[in-house]
Amino acid sequence: MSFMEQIKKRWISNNTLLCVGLDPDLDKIPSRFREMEFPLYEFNKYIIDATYQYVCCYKPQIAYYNGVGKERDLELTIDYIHSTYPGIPVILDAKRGDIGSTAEMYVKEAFSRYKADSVTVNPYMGGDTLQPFLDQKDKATILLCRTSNPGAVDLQNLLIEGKPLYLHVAQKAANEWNKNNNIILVVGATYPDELKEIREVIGDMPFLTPGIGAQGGDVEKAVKAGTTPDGNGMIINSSRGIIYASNPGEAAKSLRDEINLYR
Ligand code: NUP
Repeated sequence: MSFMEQIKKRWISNNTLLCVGLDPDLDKIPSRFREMEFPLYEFNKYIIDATYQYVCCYKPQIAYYNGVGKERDLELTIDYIHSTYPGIPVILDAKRGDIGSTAEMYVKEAFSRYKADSVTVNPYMGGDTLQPFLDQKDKATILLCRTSNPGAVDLQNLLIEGKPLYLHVAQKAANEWNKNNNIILVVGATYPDELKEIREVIGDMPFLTPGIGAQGGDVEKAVKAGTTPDGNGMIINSSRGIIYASNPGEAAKSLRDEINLYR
């Protein structure tokens, strides 16, 4: 089943738009995991076992693994999700993007090495650099459109031919690049006005929406602005807000329920 089919199924079967971000920091995880051979993997397993009923997908951010030489923990984590909870797809948050021949290697990294179902990609270098990702029909390519961070305005809001750059990205994604119907856009929860504006331009293309929890995004505003008329269309991520909660299962359940209040 393709990523798009899996995520749509999961939104309905488990009644959830929540994505838990697996961004474990060795300095912050409980000390009992630190002595283990694969500490980040063992911590992730604990998070996944506590939250799987409440999520539509998981999103490990690759820097938390590569940055500390823990790539094996990432491989094990993705294998664990697929083998233990089949039907929950995985987004590898890697924000890749480069000339075509290098992009082919990034495709291998995400889909052959790590066996993710979807990967985040930076569209700054243009359509030809996205093609190797978009050609993977069963995988989703998640393009940065309007990111959640304060500095997003520096470039993404610049007006070009009267329109902010992020709207150009959204329109190109919807009208030129989406021949395989496998594009998702990153639009941060911290900017509900932009969520609404982009939703109006792109129809029912899904959003990956980070910025809830630690970054302070408002759940009600984000859900009301970003969902499609059927109450779906969003993958709403929280990483630190869930994984470092004293009870991650309760935190995930409670965020899922809060999101569902406004769908
Ligand atoms: O615009 C973006 N903002 C953002 O925070 C795009 C992202 N992919 N992210 C990622 O979402 C970020 O790299 C991190 O993995 C996660 C947010 O984490 P938290 O603020 O919920 O802890």
